[in-house]
Amino acid sequence: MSETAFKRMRDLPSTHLLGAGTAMCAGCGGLQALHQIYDVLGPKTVFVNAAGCMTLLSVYPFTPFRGSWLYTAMASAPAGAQGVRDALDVLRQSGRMSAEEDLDVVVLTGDGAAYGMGLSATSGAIDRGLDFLYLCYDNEGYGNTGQQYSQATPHAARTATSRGAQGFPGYKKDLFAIWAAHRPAYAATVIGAEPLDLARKVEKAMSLKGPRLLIALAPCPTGWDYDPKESAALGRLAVRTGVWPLKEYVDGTVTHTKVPHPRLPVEQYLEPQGRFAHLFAPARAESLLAEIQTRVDRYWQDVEA
Ligand SMILES: Cc1ncc(C[n+]2csc(CCOP(=O)(O)OP(=O)(O)O)c2C)c(N)n1
Ligand code: SF4
Ligand SMILES: [Mg+2]
Repeated sequence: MSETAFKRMRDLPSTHLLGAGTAMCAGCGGLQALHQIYDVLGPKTVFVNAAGCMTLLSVYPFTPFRGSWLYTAMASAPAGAQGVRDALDVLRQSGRMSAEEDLDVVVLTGDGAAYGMGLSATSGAIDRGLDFLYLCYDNEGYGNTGQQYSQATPHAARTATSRGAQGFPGYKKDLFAIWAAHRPAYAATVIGAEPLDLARKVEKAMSLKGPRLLIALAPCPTGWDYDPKESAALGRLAVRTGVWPLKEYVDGTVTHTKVPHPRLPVEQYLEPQGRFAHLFAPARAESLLAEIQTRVDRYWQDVEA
């Protein structure tokens, strides 16, 4: 991008991401959620990014954001966020930065870092009461390196490292519950396909201080193997089948912000995705399908009990 083009884009009045997506896959659900979140967050943000797909948004020295961007190793984004927050606090306390000029520190990370490699650094940052927003776009695998399994991969999904007849043998870790156990200022699940629910939660998170989590399920046409134009529809199905519960944690209480009623069969969410094709052909994997449905049913029975 030329300097002139960059200056023209920088001076646009909207907070919308600038030309983002050129290096990303069509239909990227993570990018959809990030667009919406950034529209609410606005430009007074510093992004601290753990290595992953979103790292491709930044082509040094440019990013599509109006605020700043710091790149870190996969496990280190919360430590980077601590350094940035501390630096901003020093500027504030020494009178070199006014309250109006202060910035929100936002970790931007994939699930591989959030559920796995970066969890220890995250736990420490929450314990220290770090004032930051932690945004995880969860595409349920290591997307940037070819969709190897992560600790967010759902049971039975095929990944680059889970190629057997039954797919991934493990179960998705509950990152929301892990955060809630730390008693943060705020934690919520969101999805780009439910933009009003998402926008309300970003506003809520911005109104609070301390560690705040947003996990966005990120439909990923490349890693999940479906037609990119179906991303929003698939996101809505994740919510309507009960596979992705929309909820928030505030003051020790978890509230579901959208209870799907009636709940659609999980098959409607699984079948359009190539990563679950082995559950439907050459023969239906009845016991695996029943197990997945039963787990979802149990979750909602506990919610409704
Ligand atoms: C310590 C370390 N191991 C491996 C890598 C290589 N690597 C870069 S991105 C990535 C995948 C990250 O997965 P996730 O956090 O889910 O983000 P996504 O790629 O799905 O956006 C990996 C393994 C790395 N950068 N650092
Ligand atoms: S691999 Fe998935 S998460 Fe990564 S850019 Fe492509 S669609 Fe988005
Ligand atoms: Mg990922």
